[in-house]
Amino acid sequence: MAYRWTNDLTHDDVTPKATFLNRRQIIAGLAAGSVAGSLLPQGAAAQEGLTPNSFDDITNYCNFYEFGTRKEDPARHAHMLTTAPWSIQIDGLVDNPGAYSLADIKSKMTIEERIYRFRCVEAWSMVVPWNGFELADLLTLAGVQSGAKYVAFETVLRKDEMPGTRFPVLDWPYVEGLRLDEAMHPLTLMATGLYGQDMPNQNGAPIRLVVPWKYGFKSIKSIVRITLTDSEPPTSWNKANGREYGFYSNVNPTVDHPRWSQATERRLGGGLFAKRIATPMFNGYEAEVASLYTGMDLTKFY
Ligand SMILES: Nc1nc2c(c(=O)[nH]1)N[C@H]1C(S)=C(S)[C@@H](COP(=O)(O)O)O[C@H]1N2
Ligand SMILES: [Mo]
Repeated sequence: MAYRWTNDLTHDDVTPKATFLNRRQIIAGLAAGSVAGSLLPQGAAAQEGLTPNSFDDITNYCNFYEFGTRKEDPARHAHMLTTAPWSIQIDGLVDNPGAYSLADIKSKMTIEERIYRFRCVEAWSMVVPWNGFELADLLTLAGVQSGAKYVAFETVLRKDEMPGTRFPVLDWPYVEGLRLDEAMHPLTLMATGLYGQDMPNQNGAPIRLVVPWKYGFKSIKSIVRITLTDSEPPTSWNKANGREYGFYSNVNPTVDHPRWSQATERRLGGGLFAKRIATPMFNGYEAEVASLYTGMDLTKFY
């Protein structure tokens, strides 16, 4: 990578949190060299000023089908999952394949806070203060080989601890994938917690992916395996319904889901009558990530 997210601010530097985020995003935009001639990022997220959703909202309205398909199921059942000890198998096109213990990984990584917009395909959104480290740092530790083009991810599968997996709602285990350049992007996070605490089980303990410019379902939870490959890996929602869910799944207000528009969203916690707000291109991270997709027909690669 020619650049990385410059992280020279701490939480104590700036109040309120929203201002803190704006400054960070400006720095990120500059570091990415994508803010030509301007000191301000183009991203709507940066202009908006982001107030995180409450801990209660973030932990009680979840999608984690291994614990049931209703939004409140994960909060009710995910305590059954044993999250320690935990290790991630890293294999495929890497120099150093093997089982990496999470404790060991965390001791080698810089854990920092990132306040990100989160946009679900069902048109609700929230703002989450994650803590975690850049996926790029973990991949670098594993040693990505030159033939690698994609990264595949797999969620733990334990039928005795995950009651939802007794039903064929999805083809278990849950799997996801990114192109290597998406995986190496400095915004792409391996999150190990939120609101400064360890990850609540229902949000994907002990470690999950966060890709803020893609729809929520790309952010795979409770990861046990990462595989570097030379071909596009299968993804759970694409396997379940390829017409509705593509490999890329970038937040894009101009490309409708076959059954509904993706142009607007409702921020979680705003109540039943919360007004719909416009969904920005790439979820507000256009300045940082648009260059990854130059020349691609995003109606075809949805
Ligand atoms: N293993 C696994 N990961 C998953 C899911 C899932 O069902 N299983 N749901 C996805 C979907 S659809 C969304 S919107 C987000 C929700 O993350 P949250 O519950 O932390 O808000 O997790 C994603 N990751
Ligand atoms: Mo989702």
